[in-house]
Amino acid sequence: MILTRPTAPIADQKPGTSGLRKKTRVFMTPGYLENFVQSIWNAIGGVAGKTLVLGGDGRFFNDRAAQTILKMASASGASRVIVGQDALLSTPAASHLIRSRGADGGLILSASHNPGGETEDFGLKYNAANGGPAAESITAKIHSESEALREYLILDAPDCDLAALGEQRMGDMVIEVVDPVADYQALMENLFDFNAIRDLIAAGFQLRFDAMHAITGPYARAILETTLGAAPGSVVNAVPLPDFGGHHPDPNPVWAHDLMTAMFAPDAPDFGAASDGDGDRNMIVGRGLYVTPSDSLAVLAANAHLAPGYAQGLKGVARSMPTSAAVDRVAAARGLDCYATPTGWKFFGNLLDARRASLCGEESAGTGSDHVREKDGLWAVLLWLNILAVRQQSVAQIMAQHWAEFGRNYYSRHDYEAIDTAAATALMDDLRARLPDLPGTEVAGLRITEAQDFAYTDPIDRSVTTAQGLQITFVGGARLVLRLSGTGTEGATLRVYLERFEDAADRLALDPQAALAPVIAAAESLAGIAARTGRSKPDVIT
Ligand code: G16
Repeated sequence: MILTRPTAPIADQKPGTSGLRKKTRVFMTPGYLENFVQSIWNAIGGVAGKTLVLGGDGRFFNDRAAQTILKMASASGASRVIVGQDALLSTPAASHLIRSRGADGGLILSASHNPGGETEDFGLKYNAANGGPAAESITAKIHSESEALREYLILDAPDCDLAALGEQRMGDMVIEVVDPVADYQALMENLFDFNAIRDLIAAGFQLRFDAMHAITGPYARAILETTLGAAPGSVVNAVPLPDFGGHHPDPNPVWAHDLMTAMFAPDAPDFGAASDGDGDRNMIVGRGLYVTPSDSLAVLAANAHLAPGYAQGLKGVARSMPTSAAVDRVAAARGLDCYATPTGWKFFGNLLDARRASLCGEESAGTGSDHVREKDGLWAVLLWLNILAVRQQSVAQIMAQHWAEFGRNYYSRHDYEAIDTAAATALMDDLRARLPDLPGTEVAGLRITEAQDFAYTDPIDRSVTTAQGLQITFVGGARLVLRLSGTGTEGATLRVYLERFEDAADRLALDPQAALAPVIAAAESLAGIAARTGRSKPDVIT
């Protein structure tokens, strides 16, 4: 029986950088999830007769939320929902399923790299028929629908069995439960030379993949161990847990410190990698060498043609604005178009669909290509392995050659987490107001060339997105960006992005924090971070 339940708008159901993220207990409040899901249905013109994909990263409440969404999809007339077994799907696997099955869209249950558990974070995002995160116009519509909501529809029915593969019915709707790994693995086998990677591993190459007790465990075990022959146990923390073992499933040197320790030990494996809660982020580590996401993007751009799926060359590259200009240097040398977009994978969608770019990346540990419409953690790992197998060099050798050829963009991000929202907003507002006066002035010994509040006009649909971060550039190619995170759930997080270019042959192997010291000093001097946030140092340095 279909129930029509009266409801009232719930404040602040505004999707952020990537869907709606809130404390799990907020999402568990009766009616909260239901209101948001009904707002999605209303914003996309309903789901009657449509096919949807559904899955999530397995965090606490994933299973309950999936049952509610299925009952709401059935009540509103959806014809089919394709669900990953046990309601599990990595974000890139969900994107692939939407595309390969011709679905009308999909819902992904995840707060990505944010911690999980009853007292931590939960999230939900809607992806469109191209497999990518909903565009700003749709997320804005979802928000406005949520502000006017009066009722939602839900089927009064027992839960369905999401452990059983195959088809079942819920009301008139078909629920098709699929293996979450199979289709994704087939796609990877199409893109990469699995035989070359298998040979590399058989010849003694050792790897360690840290799944951080999140969604990529089953994917990495199937692909890296079972198919490519990595030794059993090469994938660590492989069992997804509702609270990710109590850790942040965020692949960076701080939260993946066990991997860093292993990779800097005397008996380190040749290659280390990690992925995040929902499998779209990646971290790459060589023996004794951490590769920044910005550098990784540049190396992948320079070498992608070594993998069969990219042998024809790239159509263009794109990076988020705060990402370093390392990839720009590769693009310039190879004659590729290069785009700088606002933070958030959704901004790459139009460029990928229009074939203007086929490789994209972000400083926030995301890299991907036109094979799906999301960033893809395991894909990046496999592309690196394919490149290593062809070049027969270590990660350190590849990086050294890359910097010798293109120069090095020293890069770091300093995060001040869960700071007072009013203080963070005031810091940004005050600096924004001073931007017009900054060019030509000198700060901490660096002369400012440009200062702007980044705005973006999408080259395909001409939509304009403003206020995407304060960008200050200095003579010689150094740069400072300040931006407030759009994915946090507690207070505000200030991100300070620091960059400096170096091409002197004897200055390519400096400590990044030392190389960036003048830019760090300029940030403090311009924004007064310590005084305004009350923090003497960043919480996280990546
Ligand atoms: C999400 C988006 C990314 C974006 C990141 C930035 O990542 O999907 O495209 O770069 O947020 O986060 P913030 O606004 O906190 O800087 P994820 O992996 O959390 O989905």
